[in-house]
Amino acid sequence: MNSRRKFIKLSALGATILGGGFPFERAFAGTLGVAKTNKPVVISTWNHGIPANAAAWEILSQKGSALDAVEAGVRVPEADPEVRTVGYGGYPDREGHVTLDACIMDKDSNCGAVAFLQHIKHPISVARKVMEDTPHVMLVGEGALQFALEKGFPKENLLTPASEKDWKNWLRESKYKPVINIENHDTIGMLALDANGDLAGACTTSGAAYKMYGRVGDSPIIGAGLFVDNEVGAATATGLGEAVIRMVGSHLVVELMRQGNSPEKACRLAVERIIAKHKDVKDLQVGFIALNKKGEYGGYCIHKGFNYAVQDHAGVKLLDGKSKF
Ligand code: SD4
Repeated sequence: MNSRRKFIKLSALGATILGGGFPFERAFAGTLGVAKTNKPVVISTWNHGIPANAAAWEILSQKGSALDAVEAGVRVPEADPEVRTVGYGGYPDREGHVTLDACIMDKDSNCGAVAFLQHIKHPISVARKVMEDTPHVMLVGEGALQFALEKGFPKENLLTPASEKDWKNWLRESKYKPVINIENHDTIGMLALDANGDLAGACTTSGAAYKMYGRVGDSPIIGAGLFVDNEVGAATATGLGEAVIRMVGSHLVVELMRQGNSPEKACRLAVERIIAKHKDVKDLQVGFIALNKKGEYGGYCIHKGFNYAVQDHAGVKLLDGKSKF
């Protein structure tokens, strides 16, 4: 059969079975072995991913870049005092300091990060400046603050009355045991695929509540809290940063996708690796989300209770991450 007749026959078959429209296109593309890409699409961790994704979507739906989208997206929870685990209003460390970690990575493997940064509401935008305006990847502490001030970011008090009150209550017992606690593990990690087919990601957090002064988690560490490879896909993590750093978790997820695993399976295999390396995971929570070049996505975590938000042409969704336990 010549290719034109084959095309017509396949078209008719697709239209009959599926009634035309997008499903037909997908089935037809599948028949010819040409995968249809779901783009643009943005996914991010936890409930606060919904308003964050909406801000990213405004950019993605106008054919803006994934990089601009993820920065704009995660700035939403960074500025929201109700989100107690990211940016302004985040829980302080045990001494009452709000210290922030963030990183960003683009389609060309450029990346920037800040860690142990205080007094700046939008660490993700400082991380982007580190990426774009310096020859370095990461600035920390006083140096990161100095750089942010030089770049014109305002110095602000990030400890809200609500977080201060909770911290003072915590001080009465001062017990810090990083156990599974959704309130303690609400970093936002966001991954986007833009209309051009390019990926980017961002991750930002106030870290574990009442942590030791100076403690830095996985979230600002490229490869641990976030990794993007524009040929393959992107991944980001939430949960107990120490466990994610040990496995270089997000890089692991991307490499597992490179080996042909779906985003969800790659997240599951990475979670299983973390479980295998820890004697007792009863009190350990880690969750990953991943997005590949085709716009397919998935998430997986150790214990149930982790969710992630998705926005694409099909609409807005909040999905429960599958879990090992
Ligand atoms: C950290 N991974 O600092 C972060 C914590 C987290 O939601 O995910 N919070 O270890």
